[in-house]
Amino acid sequence: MANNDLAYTVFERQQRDRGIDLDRVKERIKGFTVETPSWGYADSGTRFKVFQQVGVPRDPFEKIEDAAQVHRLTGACPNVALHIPWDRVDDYDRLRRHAAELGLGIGAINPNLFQDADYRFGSVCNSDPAIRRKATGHIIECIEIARAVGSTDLNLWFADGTNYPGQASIRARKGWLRECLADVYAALNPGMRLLIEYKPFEPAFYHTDLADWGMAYTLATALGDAALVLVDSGHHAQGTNVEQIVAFLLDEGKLGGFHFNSRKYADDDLIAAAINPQELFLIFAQIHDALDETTDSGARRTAERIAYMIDESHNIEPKIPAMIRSVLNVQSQWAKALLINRDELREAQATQDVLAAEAAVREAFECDVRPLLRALREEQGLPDDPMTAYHASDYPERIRARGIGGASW
Ligand code: PSV
Ligand code: MN
Repeated sequence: MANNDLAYTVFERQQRDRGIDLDRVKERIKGFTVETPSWGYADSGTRFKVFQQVGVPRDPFEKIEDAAQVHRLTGACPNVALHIPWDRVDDYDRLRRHAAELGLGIGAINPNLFQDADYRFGSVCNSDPAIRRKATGHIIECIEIARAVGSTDLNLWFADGTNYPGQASIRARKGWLRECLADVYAALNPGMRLLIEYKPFEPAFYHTDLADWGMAYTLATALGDAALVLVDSGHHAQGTNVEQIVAFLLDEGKLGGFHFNSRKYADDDLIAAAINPQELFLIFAQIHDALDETTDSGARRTAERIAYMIDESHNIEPKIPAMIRSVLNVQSQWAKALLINRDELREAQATQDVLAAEAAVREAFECDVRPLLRALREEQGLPDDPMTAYHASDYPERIRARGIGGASW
């Protein structure tokens, strides 16, 4: 710890010299939480094979226990997202109480509209009205589950699309999607939100019914204030400027949440910020910019209500350490983005000093925030290194007793 004391003293001096208000930075880091996904603790795989690991949870209750370990060590993940039917149980109130006893809440509910054989040609965009009704019914069932577990957010991702030109009417499918969403929207409780995800391709390769943020935005806008767009960092074509999408949606009051993960090529679902950490930093820079607005703007109010979530599948990594790594990486970029000197940036933008503006952003990215995060963890009574603390605990050994053959997605 003495080493960190020294490193933190140096960090503090550097940041004060750069004109950064560290009290504000610390407060915003402490207030930042990110939800972990129940499916990130379960067995998962590539499209070629599901790999089984020893110690994987056998049911939703054990998934919540693993999520509680991540929260106990990082202090940043008080909610766990569920995926239905992967997390279907007989008694949702019991699941909610189990989570509460472990200090967790249930986060977003994610209906699964892609694994049932009926959905081969689509779910809510299927030309068969009976299948569309079934899909809509499943989403409405998820609203009931949300009610039972005390969740307020419903995340919708549709795998719907086609593989060949002419396979289906794109406009007819768009109409069915709108109809379904209108029924779902009408079933929401007051205070509930519908977060609509988009993805350019996979599993369909010719067209995807909800392929980009503009389509998600159009539908969310038609539905009303409780419908918002969910940005999954893996769901963009190579080279897309994701932070611009974030800024645009913030400004329109339509950014609802994030699914964090890293991509190299497509929806790779790798540990967040393991690849291209700068992208996440730049996304957070846009959010801090909105949060810093001094007037009560729509962008600020939108930024204050963003649901931050991890959406990853760890196939070759041990599950809990991979989730801890993801949370720490997300936290680091959140902290770095807070170190942008906004006055300098504004001044550089106003005078069209391109290099000064670029420097104001880059210098924050180049700061080492590890001493700050360690010091904050100490202040909060958390282990200064959650990963080492996990490996030193008896939890990895205890879960080995679950054996192989846990729940899988
Ligand atoms: C789809 O790729 C996705 O991002 C959606 O959020 C799903 O619900 C999740 O992954 C899990 O498959
Ligand atoms: Mn996602």
